[in-house]
Amino acid sequence: MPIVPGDPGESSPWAGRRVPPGQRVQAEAPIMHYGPVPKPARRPWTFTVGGATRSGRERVLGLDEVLALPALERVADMHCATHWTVLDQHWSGVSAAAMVALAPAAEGVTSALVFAEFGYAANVPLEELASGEAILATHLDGVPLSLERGAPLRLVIPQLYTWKGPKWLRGWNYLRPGDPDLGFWEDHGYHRHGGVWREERYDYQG
Ligand SMILES: Nc1nc2c(c(=O)[nH]1)N[C@H]1C(S)=C(S)[C@@H](COP(=O)(O)O)O[C@H]1N2
Ligand SMILES: [Mo]
Repeated sequence: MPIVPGDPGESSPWAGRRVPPGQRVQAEAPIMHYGPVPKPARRPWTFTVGGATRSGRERVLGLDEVLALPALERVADMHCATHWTVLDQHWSGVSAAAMVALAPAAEGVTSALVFAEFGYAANVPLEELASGEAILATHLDGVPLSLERGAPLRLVIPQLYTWKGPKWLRGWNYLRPGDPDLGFWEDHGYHRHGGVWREERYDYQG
């Protein structure tokens, strides 16, 4: 079962704690990403669900079609693997689980490579994408995302470290066993799953 955001789980040594192990709370999230901020409308914006889809075909959506999915809002804490945490951010947008339902994965798929502008990508377990907690976010704290924060769309999965939440999201590919499955940070030694309560920061932790 995916871990409920903010809840380490009853059997966890961190049960009842608000801040995951190894994190320090700060008031604001610094703008943090690798590479440049994309220019708006550089090219027609599309959202693509590809790879091992159930239909065997790629599904390409425009922003209006993405925003027509069921709305979702969550107050969540943001945890960067470099040890900072920001509490109580209010994200809103649409449900990533609804996107999974609209463009489902083939039988046996367990993860997706979620991708953004400029080739940034993150490996995300399908279970987390489909958990009902993952948001395709358009707004932070009631305000449309700025370009620096990932406009027009950003993935938010509160129970995973923030590198699993690409800004400038453009889609995902469902992975078959044996497909190249490392995103940007996983390829640089970070963890496959990235759960904050089990402190899954680095690959060498297994
Ligand atoms: N496209 C893209 N998304 C990204 C990143 C990136 O380098 N590129 N960095 C991630 C990391 S490591 C963090 S901590 C957060 C930072 O989000 P913020 O700039 O809103 O604080 O964005 C995440 N999403
Ligand atoms: Mo991060």
